[in-house]
Amino acid sequence: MFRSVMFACTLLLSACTPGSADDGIAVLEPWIRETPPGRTVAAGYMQLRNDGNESRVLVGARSPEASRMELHSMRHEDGMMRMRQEESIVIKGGATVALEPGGLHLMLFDIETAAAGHRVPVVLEFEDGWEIELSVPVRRANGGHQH
Ligand SMILES: [Cu+2]
Repeated sequence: MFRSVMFACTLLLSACTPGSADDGIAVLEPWIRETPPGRTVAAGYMQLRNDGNESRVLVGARSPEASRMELHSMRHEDGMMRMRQEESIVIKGGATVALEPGGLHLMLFDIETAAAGHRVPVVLEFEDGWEIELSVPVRRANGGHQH
């Protein structure tokens, strides 16, 4: 009895997760916050869903339309929100990490155009030279102006 139940579960698992050892990262709802005229620094957000079993580590990003990009986080310090640069962002197997206003985000410096409707080409750089190419839409934020 026990054995046949185990067998059924194994079949179900393998049917539901083909090639699950290395399915990589799904990027959900990427967007870049529209910047006011004259401002050349923009923040980018998205959700990174790890469909594999192994941790993936985001170590950087780049865009042909920005001089450089950094990984940032926000935290409360002495009643103020402060931004700091992060070396990397770890996405554990099966986990989703949200880059969102008030939290983790991508920072784009000297961005050429961050007007709503424009799409910015972005490459996410992961450990071991693994990369994801994106075309990230610029959107107007729903109120607020923090990163
Ligand atoms: Cu920032």
